Amino acid sequence: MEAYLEKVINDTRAKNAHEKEFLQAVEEVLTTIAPAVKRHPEYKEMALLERLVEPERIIMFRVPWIDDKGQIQVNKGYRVQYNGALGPYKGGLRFHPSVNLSIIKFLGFEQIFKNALTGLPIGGGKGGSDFDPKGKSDNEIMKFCQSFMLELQRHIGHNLDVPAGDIGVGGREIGYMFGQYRRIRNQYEAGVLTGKGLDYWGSLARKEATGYGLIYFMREMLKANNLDMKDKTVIISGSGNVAIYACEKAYQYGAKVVAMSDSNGCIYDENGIDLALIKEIKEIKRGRIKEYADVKTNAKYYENKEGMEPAIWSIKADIALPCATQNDINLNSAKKLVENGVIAIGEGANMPTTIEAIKYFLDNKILLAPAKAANAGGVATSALEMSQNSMRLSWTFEEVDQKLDNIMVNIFKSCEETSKFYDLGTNYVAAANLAGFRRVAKAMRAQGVI
Ligand code: NDP
Ligand code: 2IT
Repeated sequence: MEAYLEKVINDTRAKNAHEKEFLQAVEEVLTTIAPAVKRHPEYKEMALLERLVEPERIIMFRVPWIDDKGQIQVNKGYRVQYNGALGPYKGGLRFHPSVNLSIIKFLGFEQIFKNALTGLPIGGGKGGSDFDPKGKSDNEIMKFCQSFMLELQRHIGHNLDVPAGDIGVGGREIGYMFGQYRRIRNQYEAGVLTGKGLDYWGSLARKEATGYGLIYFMREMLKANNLDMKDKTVIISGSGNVAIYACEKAYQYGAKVVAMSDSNGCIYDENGIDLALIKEIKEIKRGRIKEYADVKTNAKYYENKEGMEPAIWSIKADIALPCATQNDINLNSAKKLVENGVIAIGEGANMPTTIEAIKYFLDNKILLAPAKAANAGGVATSALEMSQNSMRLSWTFEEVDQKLDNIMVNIFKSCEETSKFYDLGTNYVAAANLAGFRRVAKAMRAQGVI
């Protein structure tokens, strides 16, 4: 590897020693962009990589709120405004008890390259809280969102930073946060958040976009390798926003989804998962995946065991779509998938595959659609929502979906072209990192040392 890259990796390790997810994300990118750095010795003189790994700004704040029993609760709030070279900071908010600065920084760092790959004018950012939405009443969710926005509103705006959803943040939470922002600012700034409800300037197809986009990318990747989705068996981890709409689109292409999961375990239905039932359990009742097997008695439920790999990765399938969370597929799970004959992996979640597992898949010639490219349809459609808000016009579902499809086709094309240029074969992981990096690096170079 280039000595310059090695130095930046080592310095980043020393300065952020306890941030393991962040270091993993940085290492994955920096170890793949060597060919671009070699071609541009000026990056070293400009300390471009040192600046790239350091966020432009980190905001951390206290979020006090009162629960239904009248007790005061206190959570941590974060927003990392990572890189604004390509546009206003853009990226989701995650509400999950595991959230810490390392997780928000890894997500914000990845968002820079993902947003660059979309070709749209958006910089990279991410935020969230260690608040746990599970088991909270609607009233508690609203109280929390209002308190979170009371502070966050000082730091965001439609030309500055535009948050959206991620784990634990969907339409309900965005609605409460938008209402609070409007109330405090006393103006209707529709483009300050994306993923809004359709009654207040949200975009059609944003809800579906990440999952649909993942399958559009998968379609392109398979096509380039003389394969398709028809009659393939698919397993999908998670059963949230990304997982549900990936499942919907996979069915539309003639695939059969046989397993889905949540953090407790997975269900296996050899007849094909009944997506309407999943939507009812997850989107309406906010229940657990286990309930599927209570209704469909032919389906099996496998509970995850403490300290063991998620049960879902032991199920035989042609295509695996990790759509839950980071480091969901480790080396053991990767080995099981390969042993069971998997041909392609599509990363709907962010960084769902460990570095060792990625290497194992690539060494075994498994096609891997990397998160920064494959799940970029969500943020791309958020950018389309911002465009519609600026124009004060709404496109139809078909118009947005067609634009999303074109964007995913173009992202795959740029991965393929980059792969040809640097002779990477089907290593789309390196190709996506290089393609995203080149766009950000060019903009950063043009804007000088800031
Ligand atoms: P949701 O909150 O809608 O769903 C998350 C799903 O993942 C749930 O089924 C949840 O199960 C499971 N999950 C979450 N955390 C864990 C964990 N620690 N261990 C095991 N399972 C877990 O989130 P999304 O569908 O929006 O997000 C899923 C992934 O996709 C995340 O990695 C996110 O960053 C990424 N992503 C999301 C985009 C979007 O537009 N929403 C865009 C691009 C990427 P349980 O209910 O048991 O917690
Ligand atoms: O990880 C992601 O790209 C998202 N959670 C979506 C971000 C967005 O701004 O739509």
